[in-house]
Amino acid sequence: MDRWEEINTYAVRWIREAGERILASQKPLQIETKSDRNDLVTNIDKETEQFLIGKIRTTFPDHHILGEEGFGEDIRDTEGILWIVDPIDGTVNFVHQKVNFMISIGVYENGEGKLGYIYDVVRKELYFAEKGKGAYFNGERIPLLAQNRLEDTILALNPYCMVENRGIDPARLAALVRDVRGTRSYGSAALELAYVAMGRLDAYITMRLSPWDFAAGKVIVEEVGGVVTDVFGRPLDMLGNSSVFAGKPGLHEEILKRYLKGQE
Ligand code: 2AM
Ligand code: CA
Ligand code: CA
Ligand code: CA
Repeated sequence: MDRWEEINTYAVRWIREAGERILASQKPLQIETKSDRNDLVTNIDKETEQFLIGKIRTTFPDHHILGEEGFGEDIRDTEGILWIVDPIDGTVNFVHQKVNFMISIGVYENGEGKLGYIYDVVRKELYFAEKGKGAYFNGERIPLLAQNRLEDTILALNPYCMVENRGIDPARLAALVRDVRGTRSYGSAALELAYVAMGRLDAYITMRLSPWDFAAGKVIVEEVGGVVTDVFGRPLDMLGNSSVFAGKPGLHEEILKRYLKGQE
């Protein structure tokens, strides 16, 4: 068993166990707000992160861990093996809808994505990729993404992009929305990236994410030939906030050129 296989065996076990714990949690949720009144965190987000980080620390004491809820380390560089953990992606869905929330974990080595896990807790579905070895949905190989015409595109985007954003002219986004076949918004960046990998969505645009939102999704989308950058086509920063634009090859380039570029 190579090193990544060993890490993978543990990671899958822990993620499924964390999912079971979330589903079994009976206590009334304790809901707090973070940066603003719509930025929620619950006791279950925190308990899940503590559970996962506890497992990683005990088993791999020399690995580094970045977690959304702050139980990891204060990470300043991407050296060594770094686990990037979002215990619940889509907390607003978790609180309001009880569906469409994911556990998202990326494992990076010296800044390069090696393993990506997105676990749909309610559906018990695992999206997984290992760099260079393909992407899998519940153990079945996900096919490479095909080309897609702009007018046939299903685009995921947070409507909030159209109201307030950093740098993209809402009129340009409105033109894009008009030109595609349809738009969707699921409220979980990890789910949206997993759906891009599956070809259920052709592209996804969002204005402000953190590394734990996209660390896993980037590995999975890239492994099926998709492209993941910021909205101006620049590489994502694994230590800072960033906009995210993921899409099928070809389509990604076309949307960048026609609607997004030149505004940075
Ligand atoms: P979260 O649920 O883990 O916070 C939709 O809101 C998507 O954007 C979710 O994936 C959510 O992740 C992410 N997100 C990132 N920053 C956010 C913020 N400040 N407020 C709400 N959602 C945020
Ligand atoms: Ca959050
Ligand atoms: Ca998140
Ligand atoms: Ca989260």
